Amino acid sequence: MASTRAATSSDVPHPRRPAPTAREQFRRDVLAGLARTERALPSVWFYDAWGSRLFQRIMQLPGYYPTRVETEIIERHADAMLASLPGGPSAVVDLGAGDGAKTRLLLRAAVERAGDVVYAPVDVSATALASAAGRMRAAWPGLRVRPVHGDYVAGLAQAARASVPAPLLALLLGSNIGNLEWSAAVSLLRALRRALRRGDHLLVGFDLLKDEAVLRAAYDDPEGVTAAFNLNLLARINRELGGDFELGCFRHQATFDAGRPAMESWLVSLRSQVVTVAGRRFLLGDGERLHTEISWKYTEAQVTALAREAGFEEVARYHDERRWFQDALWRVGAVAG
Ligand code: AVJ
Repeated sequence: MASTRAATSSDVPHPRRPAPTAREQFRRDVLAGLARTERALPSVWFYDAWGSRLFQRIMQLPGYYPTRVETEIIERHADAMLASLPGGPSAVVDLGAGDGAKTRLLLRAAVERAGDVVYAPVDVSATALASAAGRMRAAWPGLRVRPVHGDYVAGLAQAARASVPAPLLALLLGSNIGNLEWSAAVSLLRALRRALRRGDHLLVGFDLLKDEAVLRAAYDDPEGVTAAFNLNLLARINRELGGDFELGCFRHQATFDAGRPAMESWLVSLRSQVVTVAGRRFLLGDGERLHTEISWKYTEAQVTALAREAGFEEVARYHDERRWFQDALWRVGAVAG
């Protein structure tokens, strides 16, 4: 999955100058996060090869409803979604391709409507990009596939320049946006809007606020897969940054914050311990928590507010029967600045 971090001008890679390596960015993020009073490790770094495998397993868990529910929404509404784009989309731009099941449903509908559609997966992971491209080529041998290696904003801008005529349809599915704090989500969405042209569309998946027990079950499974996913971040730090975290000295914790509202993930230190990362030492207290992820659970009013703050026009909203999840279809209207 591509980074959902809001891109600032400093971290949008210049097309020709090599960006700071991912490893260097990882090192900076981890050291800065561990040095904070409220220690935090950014969730974008969950997705190394093993972390991506674990997320695939999370999506199969009985309690992890978002993937299944959003798939159901797209199965039911793909045609209606695409009917909103005059002339059908010229291109479908996949921001963070995932396992591609939901994208495939939308592409099928797009190919049926417009015939000649470009599929542009955007990802910072070359491996994820290659498998997304391969999957869709296998499904539609004639499909024009134009993978874009880069972050969401730079990748979308490049795909938009290449896809003539408008409109294109960009996908930000899976409630990946929910990993961002509010202001970062607004920044990312604004940047995406600026990368698009008038008449282009963005389909955004939002996991909605619901019964707390359902939320907790989704982020703390009895099988321990989510715990392994969370702890894998420490294993990755050990391997890639020369860390010495002892995984057995931490446990996974998922909490519900009614304020945002959001689920939050933590790694709790099971004793007082010193850890070393990239040559720097940190003293963790007994019971001290490292914050690893927020997964925002939106209200309908918040979805409206996000569209407005990011400068998009709302076109339509699609829900599952229980209203657990929403896919919001937004359009770029007259320039909003
Ligand atoms: C892929 C970011 C949408 O926040 O629900 C799953 C990741 N974390 N279980 C989410 C995740 C813990 C997931 N997203």
